[in-house]
Amino acid sequence: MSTRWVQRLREAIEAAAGPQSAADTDSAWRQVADSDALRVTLVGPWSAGKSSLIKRLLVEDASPVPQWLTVSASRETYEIREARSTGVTYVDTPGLGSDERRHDLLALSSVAATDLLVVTVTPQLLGTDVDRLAALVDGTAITPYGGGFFPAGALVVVISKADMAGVDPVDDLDGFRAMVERKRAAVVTALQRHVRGELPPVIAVVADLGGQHARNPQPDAAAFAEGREWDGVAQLRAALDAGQVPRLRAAAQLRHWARAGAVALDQATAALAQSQDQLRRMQADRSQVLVLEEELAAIDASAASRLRDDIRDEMHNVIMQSDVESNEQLAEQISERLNSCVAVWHAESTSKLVALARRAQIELTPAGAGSGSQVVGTHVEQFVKRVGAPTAGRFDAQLNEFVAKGLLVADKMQELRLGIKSSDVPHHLTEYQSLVDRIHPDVYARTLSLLGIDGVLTNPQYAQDVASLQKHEGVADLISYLRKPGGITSPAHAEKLKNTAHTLRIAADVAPVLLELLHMQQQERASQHLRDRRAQLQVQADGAAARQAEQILGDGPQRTGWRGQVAELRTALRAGAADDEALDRAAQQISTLTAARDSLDTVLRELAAARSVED
Ligand SMILES: Nc1nc2c(ncn2[C@@H]2O[C@H](COP(=O)(O)OP(=O)(O)OP(=O)(O)O)[C@@H](O)[C@H]2O)c(=O)[nH]1
Ligand SMILES: [Mg+2]
Repeated sequence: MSTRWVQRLREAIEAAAGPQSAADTDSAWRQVADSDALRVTLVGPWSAGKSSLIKRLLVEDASPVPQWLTVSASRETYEIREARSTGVTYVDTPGLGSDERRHDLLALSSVAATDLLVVTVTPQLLGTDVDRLAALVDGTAITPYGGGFFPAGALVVVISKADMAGVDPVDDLDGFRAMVERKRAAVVTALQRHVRGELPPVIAVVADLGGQHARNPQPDAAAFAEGREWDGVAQLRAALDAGQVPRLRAAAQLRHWARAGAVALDQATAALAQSQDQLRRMQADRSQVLVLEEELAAIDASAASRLRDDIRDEMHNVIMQSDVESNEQLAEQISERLNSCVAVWHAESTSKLVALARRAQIELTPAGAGSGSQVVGTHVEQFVKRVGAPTAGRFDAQLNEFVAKGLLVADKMQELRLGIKSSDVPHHLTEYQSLVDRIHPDVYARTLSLLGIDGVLTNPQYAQDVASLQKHEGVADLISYLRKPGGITSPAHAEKLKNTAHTLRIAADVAPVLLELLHMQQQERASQHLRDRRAQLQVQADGAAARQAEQILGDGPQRTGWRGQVAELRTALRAGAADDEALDRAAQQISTLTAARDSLDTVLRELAAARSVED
């Protein structure tokens, strides 16, 4: 039965604390198991008389007392030492309850791998003594869940230095016995309060009455003859002799492995907590990196679009404000404005990158903004070259020329139609009208009808009629006027001129307005041309701006460009945190460790619940 438990414990320890832990437990056990002698270990508070008791037992066994086994009123034993006797190995341990916890642990480590444990308590029966004793009896000193690790005969309680309990056995033996009995009963009662079931034997012992042989390294057995009747040593001797080594050894082996199991459980629990802590840190780091990566992507995207917008806006501004007919001026102004706008963009965007890097505790060396000629790159240069030669001036000149020619032609046409320069018409009409006014109205009607005949003044057929009319006043003057070249030639001609003069008067009034309109139209056409050209330039600028922004954002020869820096920072961010695979691995390790820890825990719990652990 106990071998099966040992096997389960070994496997559980191996899984939870590693094969080395199981191997160490095994080899520690071998050292105990190799000896056939009954291993008797004494534990108890310091100066309880443990060493004195071993010394007494050795003397009783007629075995030599080893040199190291010394006794003193102050703290004396600091390490675990073995003293061999016939068929028995006594194990002395440092006193418990010392200031040095290391000594306590050392002493307790020896309680597991022993066939028989003698626990000494002082006659004062201190609370800590009882607690420690109870923990050994119920097994909670071995594992957190306890268990019956000390079968009958494996544990003996000794009330040491019983002669110090209050009654001197030499003076009052009965009183001493009664006192000892009360002490024993008190121990039993105290233990019963803590543990159920069978209790270990409680023996009151006086190993060295009054400590008189403390300084004698090798006392004679006869020296203790006086107290043999009542000093409890024979009783203790009998309790030790009752133990059968194989049975006690099997229990010791199980106790040893159970104790190792408890230590491994503590280690696994601590390791698990540490791993979980580490995983939490890894996850926190990881999510922090994800957040920073997202921020980086946002900074990158907004920097890129801002650069494109800034370049485009600057180009648009220059196109709207400068003389777009001069390529040199356009190029110069665009280059100047872009240099400063890209420099501002670079400084602001880079400072965001640096701030992000600082938050991630990454050292980022920001790249320089580059010189002006580098900033305004090939795309803007190409844009300026492509916008071509100006055309508006030529167009305006052509239009002016056309208008001037048109006006001249119109004037000539008028002259041809009327036979008189339009500017002379009013003068001729005035002259004609004054001649007509001098003719008598009766004569005028006949004169008008005669003069209305086509070619009347030159045709000899009408010479008579003309001569007779010329007798009347004013008619001869009118006829001689009509015969003069370059003037009005007939009443019909005069009538026509009158109509024309009316039109000309209107034209004279309207002309300035028309000219103004013409001028305005001319200007409108020119500014329309400018608008068209600017609009066309802006469309071209949009493409150039986008390409230019791309060029500036691009990696550059040493990955020093914006994109290079972003990539460098992203790599550094990722390098600082575990990736998904590492997180999975860590989580997997935790679940394996949890399973191992839990199954070790289960073995220890089942061990505590088992009715019997003996074969
Ligand atoms: N009166 C009396 N004194 C004893 C008895 N046994 C031991 N002493 C004295 O008690 C003191 C402590 O004895 P040790 O044997 O050194 O005690 P210990 O438990 O080994 O002490 P540490 O090794 O320091 O833990 C010494 O002065 C002993 O002489 C006893 O039976 N009766
Ligand atoms: Mg000692």
